[in-house]
Amino acid sequence: MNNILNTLEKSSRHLRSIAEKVVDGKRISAGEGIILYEEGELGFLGMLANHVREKKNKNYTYFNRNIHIEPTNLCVFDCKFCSYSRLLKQKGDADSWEMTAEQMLAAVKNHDQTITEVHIVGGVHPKMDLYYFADLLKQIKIFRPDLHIKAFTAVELEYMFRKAKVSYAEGIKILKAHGLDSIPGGGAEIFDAEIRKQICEDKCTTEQWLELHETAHRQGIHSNATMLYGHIESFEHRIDHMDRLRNLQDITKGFNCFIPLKFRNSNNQMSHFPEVSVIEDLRNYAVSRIFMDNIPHIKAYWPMIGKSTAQLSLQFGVDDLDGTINDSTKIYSMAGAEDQNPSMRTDQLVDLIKQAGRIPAERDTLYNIICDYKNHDLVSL
Ligand code: V47
Ligand code: SF4
Repeated sequence: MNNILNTLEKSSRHLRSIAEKVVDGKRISAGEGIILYEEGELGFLGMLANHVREKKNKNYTYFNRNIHIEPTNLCVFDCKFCSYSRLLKQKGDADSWEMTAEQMLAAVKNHDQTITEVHIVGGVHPKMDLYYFADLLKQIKIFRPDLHIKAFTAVELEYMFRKAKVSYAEGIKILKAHGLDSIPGGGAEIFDAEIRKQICEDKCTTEQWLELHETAHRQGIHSNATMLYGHIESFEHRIDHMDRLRNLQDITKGFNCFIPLKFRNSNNQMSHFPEVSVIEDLRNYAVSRIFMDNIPHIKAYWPMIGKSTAQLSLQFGVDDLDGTINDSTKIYSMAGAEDQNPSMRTDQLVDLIKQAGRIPAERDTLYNIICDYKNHDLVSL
């Protein structure tokens, strides 16, 4: 607190009044969020974000044990930033894949059964429809009823439900009855219509994304939210994006965490746009933590930003590092992420968190603590 007040002495009048609000636990406005992006230097934002982070999540840094399954990279949509998808006509090319339901089930069965979550997200494939996936969920639950299934972005859901001619409420009810437990945050990108038109014009709209999450929340299905940043969007667009999420969260309280996703520029139609710096990544985590006062957790997705930045982010508002993750996730390795084979054993993740001075806490998908490693011997993991 004293650090914050000392730094305040040197800050502009605007920044000082924003900091006072944050320290008093008050919500900042969209205009104030933009001022933070425009004027807040790294140390100032870090101190404020850390204040909020520690108030909400103490000294814990959460992680879980999960696997990612990417059923296919064939996709009916053509997002300009996407490095990993291939058009349907590229079916059969060496760098495209379609997993069978048996292969996906085997991926779950053959993995070490200490995992508590399976995350299933992929391209939007017309043959993998609502009933195909409902059956897959059922098979996974027959094998392991307690395994949490976090699956399908709003983009996949919107397409599946439209094809099956069911309402969002009906579609979610069907998937929930077959085993869906929660929804990942992908597909949000940037909500502003003009930006969306330029980077992903053919997939679900902002209104559809928000309606799908709201419908899920109303059925007791929690979800995450993402924001793809660091391309052609402005600070105003980022704040507008977070403001819409914050407003929905006021109503439903269904978002577990917010995950800023850094745009990576390898092998996609937006490769001519440079990537933002690590400093901007940290500033962005910090502003997210300060602005999203009603979302409990901020996640740094380490396979995307790399282990060192993930470690640094723990001083800039982040309290969750996702999971141990197997090496099958390709969304980021194909987009140029540092880590081409993202996987970390639990002891490595625990070490990484401890080195940053935080207490590692293994969680389930809904952030119940399964084990905190404050007093645990790593050898026994
Ligand atoms: O919506 C695609 C992003 C998302 C690129 O909910 C890219 O726990 C950067 O949402 N550069 C899908 N990002 C993945 C996703 C996710 C990941 C981890 C955890 C969770 C969760 C959700 O990946 C897409 C898009 O925003 N993406 N291409 C790229 N070149
Ligand atoms: Fe398809 Fe998703 Fe890639 Fe867009 S981001 S092209 S919806 S896989």
